[in-house]
Amino acid sequence: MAKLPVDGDKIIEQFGPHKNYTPKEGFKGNSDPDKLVKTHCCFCGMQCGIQLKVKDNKVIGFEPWKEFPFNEGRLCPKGVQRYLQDNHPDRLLHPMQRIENEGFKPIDWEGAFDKIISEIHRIQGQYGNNAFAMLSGVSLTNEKSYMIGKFARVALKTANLDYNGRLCMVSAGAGNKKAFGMDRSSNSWADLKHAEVIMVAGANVSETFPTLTYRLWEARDHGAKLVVIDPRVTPFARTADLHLDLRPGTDSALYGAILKILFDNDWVDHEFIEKYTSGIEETLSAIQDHTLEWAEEVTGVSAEKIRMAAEIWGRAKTSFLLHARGIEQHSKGVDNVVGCINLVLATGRIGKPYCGYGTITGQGNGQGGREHGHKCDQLPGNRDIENPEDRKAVSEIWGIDEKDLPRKGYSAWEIIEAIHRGEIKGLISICFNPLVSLPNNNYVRSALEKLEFYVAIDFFLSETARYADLVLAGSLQEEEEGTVTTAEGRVVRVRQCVTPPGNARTDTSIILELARRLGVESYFPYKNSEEIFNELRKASRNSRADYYGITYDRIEKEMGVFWPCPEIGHPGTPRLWEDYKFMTPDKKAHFNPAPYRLSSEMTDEEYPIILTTGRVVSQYLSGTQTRRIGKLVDQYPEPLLEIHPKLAQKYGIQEGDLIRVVTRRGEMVVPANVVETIREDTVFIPYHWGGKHSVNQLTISTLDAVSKMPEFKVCACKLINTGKKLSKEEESRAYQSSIG
Ligand SMILES: Nc1nc2c(c(=O)[nH]1)N[C@H]1C(S)=C(S)[C@@H](COP(=O)(O)OP(=O)(O)OC[C@H]3O[C@@H](n4cnc5c(=O)[nH]c(N)nc54)[C@H](O)[C@@H]3O)O[C@H]1N2
Ligand SMILES: Nc1nc2c(c(=O)[nH]1)N[C@H]1C(S)=C(S)[C@@H](COP(=O)(O)OP(=O)(O)OC[C@H]3O[C@@H](n4cnc5c(=O)[nH]c(N)nc54)[C@H](O)[C@@H]3O)O[C@H]1N2
Ligand code: SF4
Ligand SMILES: [Mo]
Repeated sequence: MAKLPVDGDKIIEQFGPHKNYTPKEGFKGNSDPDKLVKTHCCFCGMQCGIQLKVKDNKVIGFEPWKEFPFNEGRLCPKGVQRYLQDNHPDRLLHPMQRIENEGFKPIDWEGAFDKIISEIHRIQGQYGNNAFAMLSGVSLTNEKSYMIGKFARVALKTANLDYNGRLCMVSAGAGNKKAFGMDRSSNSWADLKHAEVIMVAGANVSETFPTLTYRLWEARDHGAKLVVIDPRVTPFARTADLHLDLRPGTDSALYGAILKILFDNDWVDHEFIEKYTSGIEETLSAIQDHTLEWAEEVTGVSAEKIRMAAEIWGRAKTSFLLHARGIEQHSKGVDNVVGCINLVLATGRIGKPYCGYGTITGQGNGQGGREHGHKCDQLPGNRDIENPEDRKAVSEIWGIDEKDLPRKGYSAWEIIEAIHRGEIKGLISICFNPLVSLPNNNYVRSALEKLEFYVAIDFFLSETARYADLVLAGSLQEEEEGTVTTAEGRVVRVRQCVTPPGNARTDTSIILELARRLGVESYFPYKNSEEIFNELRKASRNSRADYYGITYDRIEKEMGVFWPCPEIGHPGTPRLWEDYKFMTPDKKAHFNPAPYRLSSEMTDEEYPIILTTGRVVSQYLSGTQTRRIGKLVDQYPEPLLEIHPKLAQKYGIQEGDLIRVVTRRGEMVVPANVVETIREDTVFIPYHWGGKHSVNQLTISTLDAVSKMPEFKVCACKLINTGKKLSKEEESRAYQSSIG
């Protein structure tokens, strides 16, 4: 029988109305704190340093942490509000059990653990070990990521573990590995300062990595030229020297054409290519037809602008290329990434001061979390779960027989498909809200309804958790010790400032207790996070992500250490590849052919407009955290449809009109925001909301064949003007429902 979600009204009855929380007097963060704790923001991959103010075991405010080298005290709108989660009235204070047709009721931990263990045994006994899957997330620390990887393989004994970075970092990771054999941005941000050119592709930096914008503008103040590649005139693009407003899904055509121009004009470093790279011939022959005129036609960017971009890039002596999800979340995301890297390699501008390349890591621990083994195909130290040597090395550390180590399992989207097929019957999720964040979420919803047993670990009741049988009250970042790795590759310490409120528990203690009850306690003997980290160090030794020389002490003293750091005495590696010895088998950097291919769904007569999706500055990911904070909600309470005035005129659309946006997967009604900062053939909707406000009702689930990342950035839609506007009452309801 299909399981129904616990609906918002039932939750409100039981726990009182949700609040878009704005603290009242007495809680303004200006009372005398008991202590100030130096830690990091829980949100994006910048991992800005922050000091949290603590009084009576509560986080009551924050102060800048001036000395932390990357952000030097600067914070963005989310960073200055994040402390409000700790005492939020919506915090889960007990484990919750679903009572069908009634809603969630608190249950004691003993009862919750008993139920989980008996369901794991029942499902695995009946259908096999792989019928119980796990989904994890990279807002979690390195220690938790590592421990969850081990928990799934050693305690649950399942192959089917994957993580939310599958939606975020995997295309970049796969591209980096193909080109360099290692997956890390090449330099610390300090090297941006004197780069002559910085090219930023598919990254809305001023909204998504606001504190990095300062670093980019600092470079501009030193004379750097900024080139931005984005279908929208983002706030950052407005300050660029050149903006290429390409049609979504056409990046590889652009990079191919630029590469060709670089060679045609001899703006390349022959010596570097000859000595330190391979694959240039195949790469060039794959793009022989990528002429300027052809690229203008495909990308919609004028030939003149493409030539200018090539010339600015080609003639510079130092340069940086940065990209984010705008080029990665495509069925050809890996091609786009290697297409960018080809431009860097052609000019040999890597491994030198002020020369570098990087993917801008998204989630808080998007870097460390993609290295330490909670991906379906990976073991700690970015090792390959199908590689015999990697399997042996990790089995030895874990004290298990290599034969008992599961093999490669399903990726996040494939897990949803396997639930539909009836192959996976049970699920445990931590730090992931797939009902909002996966594409085509009507399909995801029907998968959740099919699960025989589902347990979610979260500190708020997310949209997905409403489909759970049990919800375990877990911990916020500031409730446990640990480390995270920033977008630069710098391993830093996050600190426990307070203990979890009420009856909530730390994520680590929940996983360890489950391991104990599954009879594998001896494999999980950790007394604290540092012991987990020390095991991670060993498991990563001599790997593609070597943390062996990094200790808690060193991180503290040195304000973070850059991996690779193979020995205790090693200084860490802020700038990679200075010796031009890459991590590939032939030690060379690899050019990879990346000719243009069509996106999986192109526009046609019925669906004539391109839909692309992404973020706004005040909301974070699936919104579970930021849709509960009053000031952030005020800034952007509900999704809007960004549409160009010319396209709007074609449909008679005016600002605020309610537009029905329809794709082959679903539809939603969303108010129009008529702006000149977007292409005329494209509309944009941010994705931070659930239910009828979720743009992932519309998106397509085609995956990149290599990375298994979904194509969030392009699909085809049509627009229907309903001719209505939101009434005042509806506007206020929309605002209320932003958290419901
Ligand atoms: N405020 C805020 N900040 C965040 C987050 C958040 O949710 N909110 N999330 C964090 C995380 S996990 C991530 S992954 C990052 C994401 O950071 P970004 O990648 O910067 O964010 P997005 O909005 O997803 O997409 C970036 C840009 O890609 C453009 N784009 C769309 N299609 C294409 C295309 O085909 N080609 C090119 N070149 N560009 C295209 C969009 O117009 C958009 O401006 O942000 C991190 N920071
Ligand atoms: N259409 C569209 N969809 C997208 C994207 C897009 O650009 N467009 N971007 C994709 C990207 S890049 C990403 S990263 C994903 C993100 O997608 P998700 O990972 O699903 O988003 P989050 O909001 O981070 O969900 C994490 C959940 O974990 C909880 N949580 C956070 N920290 C912790 C913790 O420390 N412990 C525990 N126990 N729980 C925690 C939060 O409360 C939240 O409910 O979305 C993807 N979806
Ligand atoms: S830029 Fe990222 S890490 Fe820094 S304060 Fe903002 S959300 Fe937090
Ligand atoms: Mo992300």
